[in-house]
Amino acid sequence: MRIVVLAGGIGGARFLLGVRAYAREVGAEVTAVVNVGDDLWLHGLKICPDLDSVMYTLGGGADPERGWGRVGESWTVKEELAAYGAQPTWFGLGDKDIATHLVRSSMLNGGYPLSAVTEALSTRWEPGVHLLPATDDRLETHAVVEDEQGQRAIHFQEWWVRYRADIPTQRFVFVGAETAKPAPGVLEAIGSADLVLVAPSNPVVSVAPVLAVPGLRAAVADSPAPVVGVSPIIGGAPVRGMADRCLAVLGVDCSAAGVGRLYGGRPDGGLLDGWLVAEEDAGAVVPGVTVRAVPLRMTDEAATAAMVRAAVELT
Ligand code: GDP
Ligand code: FO1
Ligand code: CA
Repeated sequence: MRIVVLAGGIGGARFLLGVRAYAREVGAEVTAVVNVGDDLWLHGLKICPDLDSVMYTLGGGADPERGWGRVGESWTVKEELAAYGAQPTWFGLGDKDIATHLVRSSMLNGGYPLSAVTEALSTRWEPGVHLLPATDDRLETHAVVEDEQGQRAIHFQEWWVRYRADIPTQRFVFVGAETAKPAPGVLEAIGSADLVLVAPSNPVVSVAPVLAVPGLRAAVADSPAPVVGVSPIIGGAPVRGMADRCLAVLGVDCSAAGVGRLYGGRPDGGLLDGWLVAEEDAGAVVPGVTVRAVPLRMTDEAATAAMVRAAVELT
């Protein structure tokens, strides 16, 4: 059995822990297609927050409380950069994390594509799933915002980390998406999958930028495999993060049904055959989609593997 998972950062990473546990039980192979829209160059370093969240989480090196970066982190370089007045000061890189960015940036500057770099970094972390960036090309999520400085587009990290999403926002743009190509292996993995899962990741700034890579949405929509999504919204609120504010920008109801309808049912040209919602959201209706209510809190690997089993059973 081959399983493909569309994933963002922490929600995607925790879900993949359960997918990997399920896959080990049944002898399945897992490919994660991960968002790169959060990525940025800073201080000469390429940072890939979602790929790193997945890699560190599956490799046992993630900080569980912070939800990003390395456990047991120190911040000497950050303090030294601040002493130089190096900008931006609102985005902090940990010392251990910087080693990842140094290796990645050297390889990228040496001409290796991000997919090859991710494979190289994964030899250390042994995530147990094939980690693929959605694209090797530049694709950055920007927010179009308006305040006293006027209307402008800012990088997703500035929108989230600097402004904490607390700034009037018109829309999100995936800069570079039009000319991006799926990374090697992405279309092949989707085309040969027995099951495609949409992780309970942020639909607006994690899953949408993955689907914005030309050919990727069509590959999922046309896949012979069933496509099952998992709601990141439980009882009308995200479990953590900024999905409520992102959905508001799109004018989409912050609910399990709202996100399910945003993805849409395959009979109506959307993505989903099945949609898992939390027990609190039983009764949610998504036209053209089989909806099932199960426990959706990823408290541990076993609970998350049970979610994956429910997704398989839905198909
Ligand atoms: P990010 O890139 O680090 O923001 O992470 P993702 O986009 O992959 O995931 C963020 C989403 O994960 C948020 O919208 C959360 O609501 C969702 N999430 C986090 N923990 C859980 C959980 O235990 N269950 C469910 N269903 N969703 C969760
Ligand atoms: N989030 C913060 O709130 N503040 C930070 O200084 C910060 C630094 C950072 C460095 C590397 C990395 O991989 C992630 C980092 N994050 C930080 C998390 C990141 O902004 C977002 O949570 C994700 O991009 C959302 O997917
Ligand atoms: Ca993300």
